[in-house]
Parts: sequence; C-alpha cells; structure tokens
Amino acid sequence: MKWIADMVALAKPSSVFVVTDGSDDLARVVRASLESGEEVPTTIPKHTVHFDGPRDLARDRKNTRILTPGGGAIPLVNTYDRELGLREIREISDGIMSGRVMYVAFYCFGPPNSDFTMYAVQITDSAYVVHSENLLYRNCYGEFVRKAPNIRYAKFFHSAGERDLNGWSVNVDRRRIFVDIEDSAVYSVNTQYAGNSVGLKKLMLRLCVYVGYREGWLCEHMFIAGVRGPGGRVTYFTGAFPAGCGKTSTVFSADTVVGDDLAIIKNVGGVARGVNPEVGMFGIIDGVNPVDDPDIYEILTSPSTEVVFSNVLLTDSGRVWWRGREGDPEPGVNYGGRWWPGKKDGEGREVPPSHPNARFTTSIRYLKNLDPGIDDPSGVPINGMVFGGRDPRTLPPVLEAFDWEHGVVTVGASLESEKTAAVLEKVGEMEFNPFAMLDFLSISPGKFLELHLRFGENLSVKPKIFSVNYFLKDESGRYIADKVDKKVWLKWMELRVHEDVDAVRTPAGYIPIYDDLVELFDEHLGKAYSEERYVKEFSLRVDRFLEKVGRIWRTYSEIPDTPLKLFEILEEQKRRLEEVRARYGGVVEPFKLERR
Ligand code: SPV
Ligand code: MN
Repeated sequence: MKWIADMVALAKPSSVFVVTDGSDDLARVVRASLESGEEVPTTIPKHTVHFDGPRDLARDRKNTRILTPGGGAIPLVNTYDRELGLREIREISDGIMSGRVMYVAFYCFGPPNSDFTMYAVQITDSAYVVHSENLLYRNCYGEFVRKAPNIRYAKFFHSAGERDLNGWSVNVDRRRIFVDIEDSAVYSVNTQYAGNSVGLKKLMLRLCVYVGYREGWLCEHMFIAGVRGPGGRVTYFTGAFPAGCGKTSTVFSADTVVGDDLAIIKNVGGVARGVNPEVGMFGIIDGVNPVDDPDIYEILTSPSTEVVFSNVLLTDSGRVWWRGREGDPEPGVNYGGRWWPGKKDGEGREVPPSHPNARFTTSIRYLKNLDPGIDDPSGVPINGMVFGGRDPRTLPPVLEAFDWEHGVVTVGASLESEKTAAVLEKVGEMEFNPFAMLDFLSISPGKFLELHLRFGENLSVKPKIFSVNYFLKDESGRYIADKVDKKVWLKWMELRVHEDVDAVRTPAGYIPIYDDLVELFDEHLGKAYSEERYVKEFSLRVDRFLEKVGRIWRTYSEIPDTPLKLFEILEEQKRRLEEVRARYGGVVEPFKLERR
C-alpha cells in the first residue's frame, strides 16, 4: 500500500483502478483498452490489435539498465548508477499519469501453492499492458490479500507516457527501463512494446535471475516440453535459444508443451524440476502459416479464442493480416500508420504490411498438446537441457555433452549465434550469448556459470545437456537440414536420456550412430537418411571447434569472476580436439570415430 501510495503521489493519475481476480474487472480492462484506443477491434469478437508505434517495436537494449551502487560495472551487463537512475526516473515520472487511470494488478509467477511461485504487482497507465498480463499470467489479487503482509513480491511501474493521436508514445527518446535488483523493482517509461512494458516477462526474468543466484536455483530463458519415447513415456526437456534460432519451432516439434519462453528450475529431492511461470504466449507471428504451424494458426484464426495482436496489418475490412497468412494484404493500418500495397518509406524502401517482430498474445491453454504439468506445483522433472544457436560452420545438428559440467561449460556458457543483418553489418560474425541470456542477465556471466556448476553438484540425477544447430551449411552455402528434422534430433535425445541407444564419441561430445538415425528418420518422418547426409552433417569440424574454444576462452578471460573450472574444461576439450586433428586432420568423418 505504501509503495502504491508513493507511485500515486509521483505519477498523479486522475483515478486508480485496483484489478481484482473477478471476471468483471478483467472484462473492464479490455473495455478500457478499446475505449482508450490502445486496442482496436477486429471482425472476430475477442481478437484485438495493438500498435506500439514505428520507433517502439522491440526490446530497447540500450536503455534497459541494471541499477548498481555507483553504477558499478557487471561484465556484459548494461548498468547505471542506482541513485542517479532512481532520481532520473522520478523526474520523468512526475505527473506522467495526469488525466489518466492508474491500474494496479496482482500476479502469480507460477502455479498456486507452489514453492516455485513468485509474486508481482504491476502498476501501469496502459490497459493494454494489464490485458496482456491477464492473458500471460495468473491473476492473484486473492493471494496477496490472504498472505499480506507476509509476501515477497516484485514491483513493476510502467507508463506509456504522452501518446499521440495514433496512440504511440511520443517521448520514446526518453525511454527508460531501469531494473532495481536490490529493491525488486523495475521502472519502465515512455515505451509500450511488451518486451519493455510487461513487467512479468523479461523484466521479471532479470529480477528472478538475481534471486535465484542468491538462493541456488535457476531462472532461465527456456521452454519446457515433453518428448514421447518407447512405451509412451514422456521425457521433459528445457530449451534455450537466442531470438530467431528455432526456439518456438522446437517446442512445437515436441509432443507436449509446458512452456514456450521461461522456466524456473529447482532441486527437489535431488531432481531438477521445472515450472513454467507463465500461462500465455507472446509469440512472433511473422511467417506463421497453416502448413508449418497448424495448431498456432488455428488459435490465431478461431472465432472463439482471445488474442491480442501487435504490429500486424489491420485491413480496412477489419481483418488481421501478417506475412504467412494466405491471400494478399489489403490496404489498412499497420505499425507505421496507413498502409497500402507498394507503400514506400522515406528512403524509398517498401514498407512491409506487418512488422517482422509483430506478435500475438494468447493463452497457452488453447494448445491441443498442452502438458497437464503446467499447473503442477512441483513442476515436471527435467531430464535434458537443449541449447541452440545459429551456427553455419561449426556445430553438428545435435551433440550431447559428456556430463553436466562439460555441458554447462562447452554448450550453455559457450553459446554463440550468428549476427544477422539486422544486428550488425558484419554478417556471419558469431555473437556470444551465454545460455541465450545475454539480454537478460542481472549478474555477471561468470557468476551465472558458477551457479549452474553449483546447481549440478547437488543433483542426484543430472539432466543431460545437448547442443542443437539447425543452421549448418554445406560448401555451397545451403542449409543442410530440413525444417522438420528437429523432430528426429528430439527423439534421439529422448533415447539418449534413457541410454536406449549408444553413440559415437567425438572430442566435443557424443553424436548419433548412423543406423539409429536411419531408423528414426524412417519412423518419425517417413524419410530415408543417406550416408552422404550423415557425413555432411556429422563430420566433426575440428578446426572450427578449436577456433570456437579460442573465442570462448578469450571472452571469459575478460570476465573476472569466471570459475577456473571453465578454463580446465576448455583446456581438456582443446587437447582432445588437437589429438584427433593430429590423427585425422581438420575435418573428421564420423565413421572414423569410436562407438560406445
Ligand atoms: C524474446 O525476444 O526473447 C521474446 C520477446 O520472448 S520479448 O518479450 O520481447 O523479450
Ligand atoms: Mn524470449
């Protein structure tokens, strides 16, 4: 109450709406969002569209900062002086909600009655933000009432700031997303894009990483999914991928879905168990089509689902259109205002009808293959962890680490992904993205690694760690794998977790035996898998691996709190690779290596 009163005094709204869990309140939030123009109706009753504005379409890396005493540096983390930051935020936020409604909403980040669950209060002047959170998280005003004052919770303050006639935030150049880890509070102003404004998503992730580090558990940018194996058993995997590297398509290639973006993983009686703290999806809509993504496509086009679309095209006939949807786009409104086929921007480039980072927000409960474990207060047992990036040159499609420590160091902490044209001019350069957490770390990557090593030590059953790579190219620059092949890699990992198949031992980890892949490709995809493909995909690129070891070594040698274990394990990896290179050369065909 004190914090809310403080925020009221600061932001000076004309009224305050405390959102309780009742359906009346939830419906009122949607009405308010439509009345304020933050969301626009479509021809389908519970499908609405929100536009963030042309300069507010993605996470703002530059202005998202972790507040530290004196602005103390954390390697690879964007920090800022805490006192200065809090002062700056108070200045910007003074009267920022005048004439507007302040919403106060209460959420559980995890299932009811669970040791995994965290709590959060969201203050915002955006009904769209509250509507999104009502879809993405469990409302739990009641929990706060029952538990208060004995409840530890995160605080999120958000304001879209002044908006123009289009509804876009005017002062995006005074955008601030300040994360006060000490006080479990985040202040986000002059922005609307959900990755910046929806407190419980990526802002909570940063707070959660910090708490997890102190308490010895993992808060991760990972999906959780079940893969069916022999006899109908279901084996659970988590998966971490940087944006645009196949995370969503992997989760939907699995057999059941627990979560698509975030995971809290704790040691329960020696077993790693994972909980998806969310109950909704904020997914990329670009390219979603009825052939490759039938389940999602059905949810997004059904007359009975609730969906908030963002930065898609809303046609004049009230229909939503995005790239991947059938038919041609008709004139309408998109993230940049009026849109018509052939529209050009100031530089003469064609404006796409929907933005590449256009999104859908909806309930995960619409999924046909939703895993019942989503509501389990003790989560699901995690038997495998998958890490993937965009790597055209080095990593094979699937590789199993020798053990937890080897996996944490050479796979998770060594994750890299190719920079795309959108990020930097040097296309093809590898960007270091440890655990796919580069953008979300609130502690040093060295400490984050140390936490994983410590976490594994106390497990009696350690999950197996796998690397996957869907982007390996051949000499002519063509991708080798088919989109659907990831199903086979998942099924192979499932068998490996239970040690139902042997593997080929390489200096960097285990890879599949050819005959097993022939069987799996036939069984799950009805495809033949040739020896030629196997050699192309699984020949060990020893020289490239050695380069990677060198890059990772150099990166961590500049991170002061890196555990020495990392250097030991990299050293061993290097030695193994050099031995193999001395015997077989810079590229080694898998048939030459030992089976076990
Ligand atoms: C991601 O970019 O990893 C997302 C979307 O899941 S955002 O909420 O913007 O982070
Ligand atoms: Mn994400």
